[in-house]
Amino acid sequence: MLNIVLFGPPGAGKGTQSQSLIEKYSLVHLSTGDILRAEITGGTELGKYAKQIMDKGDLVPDEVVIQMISNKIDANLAAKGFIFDGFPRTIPQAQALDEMLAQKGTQISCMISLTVPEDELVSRLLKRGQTSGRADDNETAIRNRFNEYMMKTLPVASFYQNQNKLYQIDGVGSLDSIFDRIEGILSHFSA
Ligand code: B4P
Repeated sequence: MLNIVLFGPPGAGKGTQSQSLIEKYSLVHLSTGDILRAEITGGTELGKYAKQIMDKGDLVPDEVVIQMISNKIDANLAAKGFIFDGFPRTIPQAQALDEMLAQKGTQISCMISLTVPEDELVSRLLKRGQTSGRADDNETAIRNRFNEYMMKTLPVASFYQNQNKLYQIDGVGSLDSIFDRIEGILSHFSA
């Protein structure tokens, strides 16, 4: 199986590059942000609970997102592999993911981390906020999302570096040029 973690700060291009990866590699795309937003749109109890957390730019509790991902992995047992987009975002999430995959006899192949300067990230997210309707694409929430990223999420890169699975790429440039960089890394892995 080819199991990729797409990593980076808010606005780095994880969701954007995932779309190209799905088309080319036929992997199952698991975005915790998308799953949570679908719960909000559906008006579920989970969605109502998650919305108040997400709107502020805080992270949703580990046990909630871990259970969500576990359900999705179980529902896709025949998959050639997974693109994990926005997950794991904390060390406990990373540990839980390793355990879940080990139980299925597989593991993370690589983490691809998109590096983008903060001023570029802010400008991308504010621009998206003009049309996305996302309550977390405003300056106060964006600042909080960066704080959460620095405190809780960045250590996840070291977690995978310790397993020799971390690949960093420049996340600035055209969508195609960034995709080429990702493909350069994935050419060393097979599904
Ligand atoms: P996510 O949905 O994961 O949101 P994100 O980190 O902001 O990434 P996003 O997908 O939006 O950005 P992208 O880079 O694609 O999370 C939202 C919230 O959900 C979190 O704050 C948290 O509350 C909760 N959550 C999600 N997962 C969680 C977890 N595991 N644990 C706990 N809580 C969790 O795109 C950004 C913009 O940049 C787009 O407009 C795009 O068009 C543009 N862009 C992309 N690439 C570009 C490029 N090369 N050049 C110019 N613009 C580009």
